[in-house]
Amino acid sequence: MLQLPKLYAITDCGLSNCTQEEIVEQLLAGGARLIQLRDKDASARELLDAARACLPATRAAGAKLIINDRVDVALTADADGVHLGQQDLTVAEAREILGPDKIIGISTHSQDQFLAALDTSADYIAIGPIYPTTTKENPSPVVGLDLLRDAKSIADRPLVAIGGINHARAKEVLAAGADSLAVISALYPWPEVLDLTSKPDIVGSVRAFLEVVTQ
Ligand code: TZP
Ligand code: MG
Repeated sequence: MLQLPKLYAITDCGLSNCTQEEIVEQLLAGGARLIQLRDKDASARELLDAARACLPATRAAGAKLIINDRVDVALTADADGVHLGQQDLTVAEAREILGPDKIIGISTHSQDQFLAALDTSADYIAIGPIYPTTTKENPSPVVGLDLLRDAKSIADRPLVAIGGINHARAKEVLAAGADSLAVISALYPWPEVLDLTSKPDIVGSVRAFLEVVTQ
């Protein structure tokens, strides 16, 4: 079975004021070893260029780079896998395209979706939003830790929790059964005093998160 690191770091250019390549370099420097390239506004061309720019660094670090939504981009870039939403290609379709060796993950937002995902060849199943989130547009209703606990009792593969997870909440989400925590906004903490050169301390926030989850 696939082993996932406890932190599944997701890129966000808008929240970090950085390019995908800059974000990935900093996530790696902080210690992240599972990274998802996510940009809902990017064209396939832009996402592919970003994936190609980031892959040498993730490979050199022994980290995995997963592409959000786009199976075509994951295949063309030879990334480590793809993360599918409920509106994307199905796991079976993605598996046919990517083959047995690539990682395929799927997002689920209810017990029914989780049970359906168990019937696929997905390597991991994500569940969320666990807490309220402002990062995703039109998020599904919050599922809370209860769905995660129920899912864990029948899961036969790793579970990824997502949505509103931060340093303070990380431990309780792991305790509820998550194998890995997918995090966006908490990794991009802005300084309190902003100037024109302000950027979030990505390296510091990843290090601090890893300290919490490895305690
Ligand atoms: N799917 C469910 S919640 C979410 C996604 C992509 C957003 C998670 O972002 P954050 O900032 O960690 O709440
Ligand atoms: Mg998606």
